[in-house]
Amino acid sequence: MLQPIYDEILGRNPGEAEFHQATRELLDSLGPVVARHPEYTDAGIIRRICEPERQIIFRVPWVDDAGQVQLNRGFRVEFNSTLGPYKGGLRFHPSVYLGIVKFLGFEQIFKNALTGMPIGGGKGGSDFDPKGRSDAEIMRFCQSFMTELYRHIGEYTDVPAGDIGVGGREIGYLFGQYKRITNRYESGVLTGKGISWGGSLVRTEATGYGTVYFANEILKNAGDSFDGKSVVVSGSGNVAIHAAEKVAALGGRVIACSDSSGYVVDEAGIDLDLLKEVKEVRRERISAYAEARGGSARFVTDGAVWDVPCDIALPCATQNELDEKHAVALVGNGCAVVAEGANMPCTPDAVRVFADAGVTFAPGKAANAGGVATSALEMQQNASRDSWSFAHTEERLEQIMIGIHARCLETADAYGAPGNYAAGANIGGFIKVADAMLALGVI
Ligand code: NDP
Ligand code: 2IT
Repeated sequence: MLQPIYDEILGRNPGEAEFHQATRELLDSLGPVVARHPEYTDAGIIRRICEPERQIIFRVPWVDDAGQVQLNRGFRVEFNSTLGPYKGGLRFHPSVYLGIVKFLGFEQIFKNALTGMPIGGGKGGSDFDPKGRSDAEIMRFCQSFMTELYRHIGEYTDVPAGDIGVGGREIGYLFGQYKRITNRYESGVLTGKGISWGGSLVRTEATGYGTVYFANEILKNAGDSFDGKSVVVSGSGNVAIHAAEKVAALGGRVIACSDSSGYVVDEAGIDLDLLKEVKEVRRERISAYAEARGGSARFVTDGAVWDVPCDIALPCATQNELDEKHAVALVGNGCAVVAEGANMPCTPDAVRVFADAGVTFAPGKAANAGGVATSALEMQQNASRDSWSFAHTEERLEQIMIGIHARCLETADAYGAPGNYAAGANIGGFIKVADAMLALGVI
């Protein structure tokens, strides 16, 4: 019954493979929902939810340190504002094109709904490659990007944040330029800000911590814990580093992590201070970690980080980084839980391998929702001109993740898919948005 809707998506959005993948993955869960709720079909909810409310594409010219004019393309897809202002990150990576931004914006709708916070879904970014660029070049790029983007965003309209290639440094330059152009100190227009200029404690850590809180709920549900577990994390950016930090705090041992150049295995457990120094301060490749660590660590370029035997896998790098053969390797090595810190890192074939093998799989739209949820807490603090303690904010984050976990399980149960977190997340997020769309009429 949903095939005609998927065919329509393929026809309307040619060449956008990641967007097709994300919509298909949602539609695959919605069969029991449309059977029980004909009113959604009558109101065209699914067709409307798959069509962005607005898509903005713009030119981003800037001058590099050698005085050469460089040209990039900027995007902001304002996907769905039913529950609140569009909310979602900005990604700066050479692979960015409309199909990636649309897949991310689409995921964001349902993820944001699951948090229970009043935020709609959106995403943006650019094909700009920050690697090897000086601070001055990053600043000029961010200023040019915001010189166009500013007219589309606002604390009640659209609130960007970070994603791959966009962290505290970039949010600073973006906020500075927004403030300058608008002559307004509108803190709530961006999240992920520095603590002294409107940011929230815990936002930096929130996505990684939240993913581990979610995985911890899965383990608790099975009468288990992180204590003594070996864990493999992919990536070594914001999400990966903070996921590793929380795993260690809960008694687990992170034995491998990666970047796009390869991976490191460190059986003694990744030294997080050293990893942060290498990746966040020196901005070097992951091999520099193994060189500095010596003895227990080795840098590997063959195969994938998923070849390292582990109890729990946390993919925290990028979309489609864990495919069928990686899933088979993980299953063969006894991995029991996979929780996605990244957005859509597991391919549909990999997810099927996990399901067949009885591996518990937590999809990104549930497991990595702690980042955007804490962004919503940052918006709350900005709106009330307040700032909360680390402990209070982290407690809110943990409760939100526990709540999302429970909602996934309850919804999966209610729709005949007990224990299926992907079905629970898709259906739970969808129904929340669909009911509100019904109330708001055909818009
Ligand atoms: P960062 O830029 O901080 O780190 C990204 C990491 O992933 C780096 O180690 C990077 O390696 C690796 N990576 C990126 N692209 C590729 C690629 N094509 N192949 C192999 N490795 C790659 O980003 P984040 O940690 O913020 O984001 C990671 C994931 O988490 C993304 O999927 C993002 O959408 C998702 N996410 C992020 C949230 C946040 O709050 N930041 C919230 C929710 C989800 P290299 O440096 O070599 O490129
Ligand atoms: O994918 C994501 O949820 C993010 N990159 C965070 C979005 C946000 O607005 O904090």
